[in-house]
Amino acid sequence: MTQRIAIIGAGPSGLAQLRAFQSAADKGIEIPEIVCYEKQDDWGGLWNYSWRTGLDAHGEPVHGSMYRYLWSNGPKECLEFADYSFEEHFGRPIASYPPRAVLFDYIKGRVEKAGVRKYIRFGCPVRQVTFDDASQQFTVSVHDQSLDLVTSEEFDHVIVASGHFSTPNVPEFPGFSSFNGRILHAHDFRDALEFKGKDLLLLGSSYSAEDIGSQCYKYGARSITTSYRTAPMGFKWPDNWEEKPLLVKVDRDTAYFSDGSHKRVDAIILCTGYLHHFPFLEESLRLKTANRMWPLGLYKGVVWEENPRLFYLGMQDQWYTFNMFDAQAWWVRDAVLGTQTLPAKAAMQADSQAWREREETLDSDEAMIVFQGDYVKSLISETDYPSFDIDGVNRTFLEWEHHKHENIMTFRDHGYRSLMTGTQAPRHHTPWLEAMDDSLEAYLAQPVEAETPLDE
Ligand code: FAD
Ligand code: NA7
Repeated sequence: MTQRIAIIGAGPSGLAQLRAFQSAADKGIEIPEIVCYEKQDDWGGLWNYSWRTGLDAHGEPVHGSMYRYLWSNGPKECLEFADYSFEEHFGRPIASYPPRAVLFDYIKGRVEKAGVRKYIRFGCPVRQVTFDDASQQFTVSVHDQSLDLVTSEEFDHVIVASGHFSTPNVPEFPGFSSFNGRILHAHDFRDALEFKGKDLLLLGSSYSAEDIGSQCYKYGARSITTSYRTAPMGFKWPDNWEEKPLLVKVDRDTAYFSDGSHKRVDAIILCTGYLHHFPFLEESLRLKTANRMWPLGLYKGVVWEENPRLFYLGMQDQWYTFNMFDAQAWWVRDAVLGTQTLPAKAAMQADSQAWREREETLDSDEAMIVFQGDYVKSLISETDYPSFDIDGVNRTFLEWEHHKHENIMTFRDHGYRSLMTGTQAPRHHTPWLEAMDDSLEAYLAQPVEAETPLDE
């Protein structure tokens, strides 16, 4: 009997899974019956921008955490699909840090070419997943919002690709309830222009604090203060940006920090990260982890060791993104097809533990990048995903780090060489700090004569 598999989510990870199966089918391999449930009305996951915050039109938590004017925070050369280059998609080389709409277009291009939209049921949040030991089947309950109907179906395998940057981690500090301005989490940040002329406090010292602060600086905030719990970001910030240690309390419009200093602020943005949140999974299936490089419980980073019929994609903290999701999806496909054999639980756990022990020794960005590169290599070596120069990607990540430390406001003006095609990215027509229009049309409206390499 044909196996049935459910994929939860049609973001980059879920789409990688669909593409992986389609690529096997193209080679004449019989693939299972696939149903991909997506709660939004379109594919692309976080890259499918929503202006909404809070609840969506159906009362579901809004998945989107992306904001207007978001440009890739790393070089596109580090996330490029090995089976579908940027050059193939756009018909010419493009610059290295595309805005969201351009990356969304690229993600869509591959899956449109693969013809996998037919597998996806849109507007269908998964409500519950349970597993029956006797039948070895999952029951997946889904709310079809167009029919307003909850129905259940049975599957041999479930692949969780629902992302982990959507449910905000929202700490509280003394005085928040009587603060005079707006307090929001990065998840609800949409438009930097809202904060033009304002004094802003951002809590956190990771990507969201760095990038939302940079957006607000670019679009005219009066001042930016970032507050860290563990360590400052340490970039050379513009004059109106300062880093403070942890917030202690706020009193009406003033924030007080642990070094005794204070600052009057108009708004507070909590860039305090996200929770791995799977309210639809029964307890025995639920991954519990902080945002880290090697969550435990997942053999090869994807197989749920407690029940190897269940898989997770994209649950690691991410340096590598799209091509890592591909590597995972190709490996999971082969595990489902039975060409990848799984060892006994104890052996799976021992393997994961070895990765975790190495993860715990990582003491620099470089070490983390190499670690994740090694993980991607190990997966790819066991599948037919096109191999690519992962050491080269690691080197590009390091160049990117270097450019950020050189100047955090101009790193996006650099270009890198594609590890897939060998082509050097052209210089973008406008420096990032002056490029206010983040549309695909504005980004691609590039006079041919301006396409001179920047970094050669
Ligand atoms: P997601 O993109 O989150 O997709 C998950 C999908 O699952 C969504 O479509 C969602 O609607 C669906 N879903 C969730 N729950 C259910 C349910 N119960 N039922 C049905 N469907 C469900 N990465 C980069 O490479 N470069 C960047 O510049 C970059 N910038 C980022 C900026 C922000 C603000 C954030 C939050 C992340 C950024 N990322 C970036 C990382 C991002 O995690 C990945 O690029 C990518 O989107 C992860 O893909 P995913 O499919 O795993 O998850
Ligand atoms: P991250 O990378 O998980 O970082 C979360 C940050 O929030 C990190 O600096 C934490 O500090 C900080 N944090 C968490 N809890 C607190 C409390 N209670 N008080 C102060 N600071 C806190 O999330 P991001 O949103 O920045 O990035 C997620 C993705 O979005 C990323 O992949 C990007 O591509 C976009 P810590 O260092 O742990 O002390």
